[in-house]
Amino acid sequence: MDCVFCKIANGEIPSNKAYEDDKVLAFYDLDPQAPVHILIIPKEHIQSVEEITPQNSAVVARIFEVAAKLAKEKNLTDGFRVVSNVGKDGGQSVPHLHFHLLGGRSMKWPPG
Ligand code: D5M
Repeated sequence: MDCVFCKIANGEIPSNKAYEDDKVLAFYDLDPQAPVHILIIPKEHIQSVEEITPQNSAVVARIFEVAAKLAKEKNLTDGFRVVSNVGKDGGQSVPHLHFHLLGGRSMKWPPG
């Protein structure tokens, strides 16, 4: 499958890793939108939040455990944001499920 995040997950494309285990990889975004901007992905290919099912959702809980751990490690004590863009209207540019962990500055609401 020609998926850039699958290639990052299997090491074909290098990334600056923040965390890795058997199911999940976290790596620094190429185009950071905040002082801390890390992407957390399942190694298994899931296209987006739309494709989460009872059969594959355990990895999503693990992703959020990793988000909490990284937020602590990065000292994001004043808060942070975890967001997943879905599809065209959501602004998703890579069709492999990923959660952005953004922190180190004050976030605006609503997002653009
Ligand atoms: O977010 C997709 C994000 O993925 C976007 O912020 C750029 C980032 N990106 C794309 N390719 C790479 C590589 N190779 N390394 C690190 N980060 C990358 P979306 O929500 O789909 O727009």
